[in-house]
Amino acid sequence: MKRRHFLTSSSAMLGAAGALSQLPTRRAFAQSKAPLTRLSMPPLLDTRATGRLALTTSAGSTSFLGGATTPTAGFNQDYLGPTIVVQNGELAAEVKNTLGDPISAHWHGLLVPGEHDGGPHLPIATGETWRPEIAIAQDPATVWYHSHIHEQTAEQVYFGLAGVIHVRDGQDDARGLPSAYGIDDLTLVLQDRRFDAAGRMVYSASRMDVMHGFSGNRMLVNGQAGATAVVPKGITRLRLLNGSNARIYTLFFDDARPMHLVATDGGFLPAPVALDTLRLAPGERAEILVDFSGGDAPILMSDPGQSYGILQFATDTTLPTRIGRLPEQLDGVLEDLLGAEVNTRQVSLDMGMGRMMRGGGFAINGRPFDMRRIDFEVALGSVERWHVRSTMLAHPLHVHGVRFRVVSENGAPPRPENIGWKDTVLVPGEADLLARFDQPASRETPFMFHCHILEHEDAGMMGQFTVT
Ligand SMILES: [Cu+2]
Repeated sequence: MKRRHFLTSSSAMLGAAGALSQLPTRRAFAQSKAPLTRLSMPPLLDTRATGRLALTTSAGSTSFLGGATTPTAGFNQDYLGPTIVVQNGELAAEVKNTLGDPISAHWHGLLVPGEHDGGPHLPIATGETWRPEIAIAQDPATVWYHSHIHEQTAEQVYFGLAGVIHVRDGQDDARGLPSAYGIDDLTLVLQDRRFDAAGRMVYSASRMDVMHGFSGNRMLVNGQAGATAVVPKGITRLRLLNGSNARIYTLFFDDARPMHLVATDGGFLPAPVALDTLRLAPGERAEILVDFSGGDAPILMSDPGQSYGILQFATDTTLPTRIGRLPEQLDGVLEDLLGAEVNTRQVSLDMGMGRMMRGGGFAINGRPFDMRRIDFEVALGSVERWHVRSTMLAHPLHVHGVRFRVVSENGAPPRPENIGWKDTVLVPGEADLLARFDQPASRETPFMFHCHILEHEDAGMMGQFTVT
């Protein structure tokens, strides 16, 4: 199979970026007479009893809009993968690839050595099985996994090679947090996808699509279009993943009910933070608490001003209301790394208009990604400051192997979404990050740092570093 035709033999050209007007509006939601289709969660794959994880890629076929089917891929299923529950300790993982192209399994947000990270240097060939013995030792968090093969990540993730991981410690009852999977603790994978007139999901990135990142004309949540999330009349926890290739969401509820941010990419905050809007860039996660005890059927929307619907909610009084009030405190500890840094690096996320027209121009510090070149050599255990600068667009930077603190954004304190532990951050302008590099990575399996607009990453906005 040729690289540009992963799973699809032909895809319709739809031209430039997907039209926002085709995304559902609030009115379309409210006026819909269609019977309620209940949003389902990805199947739960709990590894805590066995310490074992088995994933197998699967070439599937999915009818997203009820009609035409699309060839898709998933882990253990036709599209996306199960929600994996892990705890600290040893995890014997096994990832088998049955697809016609090499894939990888990158654990985005797990703090593990480079040799277990599943990046582009760890491809799993057709018919092969990768067996990393992973030692997990980190705070509870919502992280995720996806394929990460250079120049194929965008298409492989688009067609389904991604899923969510819960790192749990069994203490959510003590924290006063909802934890009943699919009842008051929802995992929501937000993805815009592009559909042709026949209802097939298509991917064919034009030069403009690569420049802006590939965007869709329909919203999928957990791979479902137009479904309703049914929740108890109480406090519900939403674990949000922006699993889109390029779209940045600014989420809000249509009835202006607050979203209480309790966790960012790398773990809990010290206390909930009430937000009216929540910005979520590709690769970022946020856990929020929402009180559904009052009002009726709110809609999660995006982009105030040019708003469109993301997910309809409905309450069900027969569901158990386990948590009736917000916790006042959480146990997230935000280590202050200021002053501990031994080194400052410049990270310029480059797009050059002139070179772009010739199909190039995506780079970091002027150099497009090269598998054979190590860009940074970081000392194991050291704290570094990375001064990140975006050109042309706001780029979401993801750094493998660490969680970091955002110390400033354009010279000001970080916005509320970025006050906690992060591994991916949208940089409109400039940002300073501080990280302690505690996981080793060799020249053979270095860590990546890259833009999480997947078309930018595949086009060369990626670098690699060792930690020794
Ligand atoms: Cu980018």
